[in-house]
Formats: sequence, structure tokens, C-alpha cells
Amino acid sequence: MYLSSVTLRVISMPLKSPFQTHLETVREREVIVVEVRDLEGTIGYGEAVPFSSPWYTEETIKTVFHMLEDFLIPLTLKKEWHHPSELSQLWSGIRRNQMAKSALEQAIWDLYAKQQGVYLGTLMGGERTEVAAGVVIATSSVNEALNQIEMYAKEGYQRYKVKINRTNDIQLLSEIRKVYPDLPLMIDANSAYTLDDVEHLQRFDQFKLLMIEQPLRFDDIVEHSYLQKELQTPICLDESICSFHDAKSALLLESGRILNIKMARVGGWTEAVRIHDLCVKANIPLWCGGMIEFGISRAHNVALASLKGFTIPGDLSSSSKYWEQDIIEPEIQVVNGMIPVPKTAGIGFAVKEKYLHTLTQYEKIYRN
Ligand code: OSB
Ligand code: MG
Repeated sequence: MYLSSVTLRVISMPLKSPFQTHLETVREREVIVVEVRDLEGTIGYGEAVPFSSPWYTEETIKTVFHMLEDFLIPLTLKKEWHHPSELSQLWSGIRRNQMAKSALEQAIWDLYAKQQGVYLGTLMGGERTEVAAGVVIATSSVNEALNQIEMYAKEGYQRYKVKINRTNDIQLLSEIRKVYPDLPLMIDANSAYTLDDVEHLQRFDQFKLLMIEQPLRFDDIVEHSYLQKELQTPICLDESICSFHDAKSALLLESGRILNIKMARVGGWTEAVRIHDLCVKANIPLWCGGMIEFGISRAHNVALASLKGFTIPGDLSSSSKYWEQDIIEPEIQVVNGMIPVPKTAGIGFAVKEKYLHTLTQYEKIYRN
């Protein structure tokens, strides 16, 4: 495949309301939009979604820019390759840096699907015509959490994920269950606990949660295996799964019963689909994770979630949850708890190029 150019654009926008976890409060979101062009002028888009600081993963906006500019883009423009499925191998000499790889690979897959005239989800084997939407409640205030659940329930979201911390967890869950005894509810701990907290974590079993996401260390697989044996509530790993190999280890050790796949966290489409296929074979239910992202990344996620293994509603919310105005059209909209899967070529959404320019803080073009 021949790319005539790659463009990187750092864009920035305030969130409509702060996204609060016990690790960080996000108010302003920066991402890097990756645009690739072929000789005919067809354009593919990807979105790099690290945060401005390394609180969720070690990558940041600056490290991703550096990895793209100094390693991934030069290698991709210089070497001969024929199909996007070859990229992960082409880049295998570059250790980790999954979010940088994911964004460039996304853009090239989008371009390739457009060249083929096929919807990207279909190209990847996805068959769903709509995907189930879940929503994330990220506030430390119990009242605010209850208000948000009430508001999102009106939009029909099918699964509610609440961010918890060590000081508010039991109170927050008790209050939610008092009002909503049957709500499809899960919690995300973002590594707030250790194995010393086993007895405390066992108290969560009473709340009939769908799962608890990443209770222990961000890079742990072994201790989660021990913890899962002590809990009725299924564990779902997030931060710990950065590759196919990690997923295989987690399955071998039974470190959880559910997996959240984030394309950005595992290095792109190719790795995400490998993990999907592994989990389908092993009967591990999947859902698609979110990154407080803009529409390009969400569009790739909707395509991923159209694959058959994604049987649990993902972190897939309407564009309007975070943004005054998203960068794609139509915007992503949850209707009766579902998001329709598009059918048009590539990611299936158009990028508002003019609007993108107004959000751009910094831009650089690399030509072949
Ligand atoms: O831990 O799942 C997480 C967002 C940013 C960083 C980490 C996480 C999240 C989410 C997804 O919870 C929120 C969303 O995109 O709606
Ligand atoms: Mg998580």
C-alpha cells in the first residue's frame, strides 16, 4: 500500500463536565488525530487517545507524538508493505507504545476499507447492525451519581459503570441499590485496592454487580487470579491487558471472567481482533472499553463492538455526553440503549474537517 502523506493534529476541547476518578480528574481532553492519504486523495482517520499526563497508561500526548513522528511514520513510509494486517509485524521492533500504534493502524485500516468500498466493521468480520450502549458515571459525589443515573436511564443506557474509590465505595453502592435494586450495575476501581482488601472486596458481592473492573494493580495478572477465587462478583481486567499475550496469560490463570478490550490499549485493530477471537474460543464475554474520546475513536469502537464476541454493552455513549460538538457527522447517538452500526465505507462517519482545524493546537505533515 502506498501512502502519500500522514498528518498529525493535536486537538483539544474541554469536557462538558469533569470526569473524576480516584487517580485524576479530567477537565480538558487532548487527542492526536491521524490522517493518512493515498495518491487518489482518499483519506483515512485514526485517533490517538493517551491523556496529557500518564495516569491511566504510561503514554502521553507528547510520547505518542514522538513515537509517531520519529519511529512509526518513517518506518511505515519507508518500508514496502501490502496490507494493513502486516503493520503490527512491521512495527514489532518498537516495544509497547500501543496507543501510538493503534492510532496509525486505525487510520490505515480506515483508508484501506474506503479503497475497498466496504464498512470497516464488516471487513473485520462484524455482523451486528446495532451495538448496545453502556455509560460511565465518574464523580465522587453520591447525589451527583444518582442524578446522572436518573438522567442516563431516560436515554435507555443498558449498563451503568460507576467509578469508585476506597472511601466512598460501600456508601455509594448502598445508595444506588436503595433506589435502583435491579439496575445493570458494575464498578471500575482503576486499581484502588490491594490483596490486603480481600475481605472488604467480598462485601461488594451483596450488591449483585455485573462485574468489578480492575480492582488491583494496573499491571497485575497473578494477584487478580487469587482474588477472583475469593469473590462471587466477576472480575474484568482493563489496564492489565495490553496485548494478546496478556489476554492469554489472564485466561490461563483465570484472572477474571470477563474482558474489556480497548483497541488503543492493545495497539490497534489487529491485536484487538486476535484477543476477540481468543476470548470467543474460550467463552469469555467481551465488551468494548472507552477512553473519553472523540468521534473518530468512537467510530472505530462501534465497528469493533459489531464483532460477535462483544456480548456486553460497552463504554459507548452519545457524542453529547462529553462534547458540545463532536468532530464527526452524524454524531454518535444512543437511541433506546443502542447505537446503529453504519454501513458506509471505512469508519462509516464523516469527519468535520473545517471544525477539526478550529480545534487544532498543532499540526505536522509527513510526505512520502
Ligand atoms: O478505566 O475504563 C477506564 C476513561 C478513561 C480512562 C480510563 C477509563 C475510562 C472509562 C471510559 O471509564 C469512559 C468513557 O469513555 O465513556
Ligand atoms: Mg477501566
